[in-house]
Amino acid sequence: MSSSLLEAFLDHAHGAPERPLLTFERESTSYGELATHIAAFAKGLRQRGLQPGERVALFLENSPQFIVAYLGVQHAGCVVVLVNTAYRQVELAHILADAEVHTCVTGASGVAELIPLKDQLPSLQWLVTVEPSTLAPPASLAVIDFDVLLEEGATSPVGLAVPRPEDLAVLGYTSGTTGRSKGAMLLHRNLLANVKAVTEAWRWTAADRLLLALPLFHTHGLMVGLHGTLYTGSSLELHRRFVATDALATLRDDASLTMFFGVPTMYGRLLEESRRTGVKPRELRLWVSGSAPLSPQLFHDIEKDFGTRILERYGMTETIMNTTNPFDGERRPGTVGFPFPGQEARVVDVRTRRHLPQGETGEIEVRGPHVFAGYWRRPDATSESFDSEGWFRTGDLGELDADGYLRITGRARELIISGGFNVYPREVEEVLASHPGVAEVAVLGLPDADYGEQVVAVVVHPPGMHAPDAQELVDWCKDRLASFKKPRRVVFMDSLPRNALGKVQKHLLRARLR
Ligand code: MCA
Ligand code: AMP
Repeated sequence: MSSSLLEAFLDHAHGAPERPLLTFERESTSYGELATHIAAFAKGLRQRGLQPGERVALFLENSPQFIVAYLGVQHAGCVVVLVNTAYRQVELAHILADAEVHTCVTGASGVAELIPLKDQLPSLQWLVTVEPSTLAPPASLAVIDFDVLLEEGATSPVGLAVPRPEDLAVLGYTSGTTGRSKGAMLLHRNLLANVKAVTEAWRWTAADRLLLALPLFHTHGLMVGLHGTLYTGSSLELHRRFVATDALATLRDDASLTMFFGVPTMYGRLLEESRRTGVKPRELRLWVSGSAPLSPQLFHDIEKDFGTRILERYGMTETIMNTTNPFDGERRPGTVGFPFPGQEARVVDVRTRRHLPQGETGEIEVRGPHVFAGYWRRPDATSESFDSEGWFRTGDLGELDADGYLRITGRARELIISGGFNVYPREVEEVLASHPGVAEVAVLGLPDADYGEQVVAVVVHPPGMHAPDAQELVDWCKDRLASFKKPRRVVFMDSLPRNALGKVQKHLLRARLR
């Protein structure tokens, strides 16, 4: 019995090294080859002096190197910090400083983004680069070539151990209700418990082959797509990013595929592309959607056009996967089904925390071996998120229908989900408020046909000042934050509606702008 996902993968690699694991841009990698690279990466890091427990950030697009670095860091006894490749100065400086990241594995554009931030990041010592970079780093920052590190590790006598179940595996940054995200601490035992539950529920076996075009730097692509593959000993067609035309062509041409996982925006685009071109995907045994609500309309359209009922499930960075529609029973549109095996979910009254019966709306709470160990260096936030019996407060609102299917009805916290990426209004408000031409600002989410929700900013100018136009404010955000957080719409008003306590009444703005 393995005690970590890494060990489960190594068992497959030792038992059947020739077994294909991954195809990426037509190049295939076997389990054995990947295991060799992972060991070399881990040894290379340790030989250069990286200590167990140090944090290593991955600021990388999908590629085989991402997987080598992800498992290599774990094999070195270190902690992976996941970073969205769209993040810019504000997010990068915060995450890398908060996690006290020692090393960052990245590409040429990542090096260019990180070098100017070095002064704010005293703990950052090494950049491991998967592409050559011509930029000169400051003396305090070593730039190490990924392949050179592998060569060093391949001949290194350093010994490696497998992680213990209680060791910290990953820090996933999320839930910045205060404008700053927190690191969710996932232990090796959390990763293993959840991947066991997911693969059991979805009847995932070594015979499966998944088309994965989700980014590996978030939970959906990484901890469902990649982890499930590694755990079951199955295989993966990995795309650098999701492009509807390419994904649809692969789904039509590759007869070995058995599964596809995506966010609702991807399903909407596959459908649109299929209707535009007449191209239809082959039959797969499983299509999964998550990360954002899948509308019943899209569920039925996909059923009509592709002849399949998508299985919708619900997850969070802090808990990986929580609930799922049944694999064998009825997949009910507009719901996220039942807890995965060995896990619990319930709905409680937001004020009294009393357990609510079916049909009543409240906050969703979850409990089980998949739930994270708390927020990194934030005992206050951790204790606020759990009750004395270990239930984790998700911040999502929901209800159980008459048959016990969980339906997510809203969010207790302010969060915009755009195309499966999370945007915290406060973070965008802080950046906009730092523009001299902005006196007051409120950011909210409005419905969007493609992304599900879109970011909208309502801005009040200071009296008598040069008023920036909408594009100037959008550019101001894009220079500082991930581009997907920029407002898609900027509305100017003379004042913001506020309640007696001075709090902006976003529901009134929402009603006015719809
Ligand atoms: C890209 N752009 C976006 C988004 N993505 N704008 C709003 N919302 C988005 N999601 C912007 C870019 O900033 C850029 O703007 C322009 O669109 C084109 O960029 P491109 O990369 O070509 O974008 P795209 O093709 O439109 O990307 C759509 C996408 C992508 C493929 C759906 O957003 C995506 O991969 N989403 C998946 C997110 C995901 O994996 N979430 C799981 C989180 P400009 O040109 O102006 O710069 S895990 C989670 O939520 C929990 C645990 C769970 O349950 O799974
Ligand atoms: P994060 O952990 O920050 O990536 O985002 C997790 C959040 O995504 C959850 O708290 C939900 O609000 C949302 N979410 C995930 N899956 C679903 C789903 N199937 N339907 C609705 N919302 C979802």
